[in-house]
Amino acid sequence: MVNLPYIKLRRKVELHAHLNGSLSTESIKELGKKLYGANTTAMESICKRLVDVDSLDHCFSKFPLMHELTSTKRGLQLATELVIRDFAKDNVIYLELRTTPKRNAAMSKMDYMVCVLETIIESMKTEKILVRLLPSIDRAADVAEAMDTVNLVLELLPKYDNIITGIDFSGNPKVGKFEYFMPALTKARQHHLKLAIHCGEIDNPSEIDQMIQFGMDRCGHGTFLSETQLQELGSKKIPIECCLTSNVKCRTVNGYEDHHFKHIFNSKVAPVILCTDDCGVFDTTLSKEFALAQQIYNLTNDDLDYLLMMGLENAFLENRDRIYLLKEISPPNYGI
Ligand code: 6MZ
Repeated sequence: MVNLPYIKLRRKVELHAHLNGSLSTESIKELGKKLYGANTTAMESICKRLVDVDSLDHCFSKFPLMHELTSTKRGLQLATELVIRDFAKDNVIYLELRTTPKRNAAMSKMDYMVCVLETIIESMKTEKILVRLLPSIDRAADVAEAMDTVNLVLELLPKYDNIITGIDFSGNPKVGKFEYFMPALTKARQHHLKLAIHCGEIDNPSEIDQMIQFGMDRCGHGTFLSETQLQELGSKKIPIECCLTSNVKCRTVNGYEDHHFKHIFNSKVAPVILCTDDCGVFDTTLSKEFALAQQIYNLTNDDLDYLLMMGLENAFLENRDRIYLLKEISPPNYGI
């Protein structure tokens, strides 16, 4: 039975959310109106086209639309505010956002990052939510961009080390080779940044082996991990960030019933976390993902609480903040 009210009311942790992909259709309409005075009908038809994803390639063709909306400081600031507001409305109390620093006519990569960081700081004053940022390295972009991003992050760390907690490695998994990005990721790790790596979103066993050997702090998707690879991650307590609707809509799994979450959760072979990925593009929320999991895999409310705790345990957070959140998130009978 879908139990949306229970999970909607629970305070939640979101660890895998790409900023531009997390703009809900409602927020896109609001953005269109504020930025261009665009009427609702025009935005409606754009939004309809946004959420009709039926393959991974199709999904990647959607991002330029949001990138257009966030190509100015004003657009980026508004979009960041709206995304944080939407997560807060869904009772997400801890959010790790990821975004790829971009340069364009209006902004340098530094401008882009500072705009997102300052908006996060401002939003935390008005919304009841703690937000951290993982700048992303896009595997579909030039390798030099990756090192550039890491250097930029190192430049920003003295001022924003309370907000930037790690690096995300993402982008179209059919493009680029992981090995090319290892020097940039190594440099990030040498500076104590945590690494969240998209790994095994498509079937590429040798690259998955390479990634596991390289090491990571969290594994994004993990759809095509073999049992041995799963066990290896599990033995190191590396959690898999599972994004149910994302994988179903991108057709990297056959359906919810066949989603690898079910096996990982039931076997406890590795820690597992439920996340949204791109709740705008996939037309979902974290509450919906939990409710779907409950319905499809017959989870109890205690199972949902356990998954929330898994999220908190694996958040890239200072222990002081984790303890604060533990008190906020714990169900009433948890004894805290
Ligand atoms: C891999 C993804 C992704 O960075 O512009 N991104 N990378 N797999 C996915 N699964 C569907 N979903 C999103 O947010 C959008 C960017 O995040 C990455 C892609 O690089 C996409 O362009 P930002 O905020």
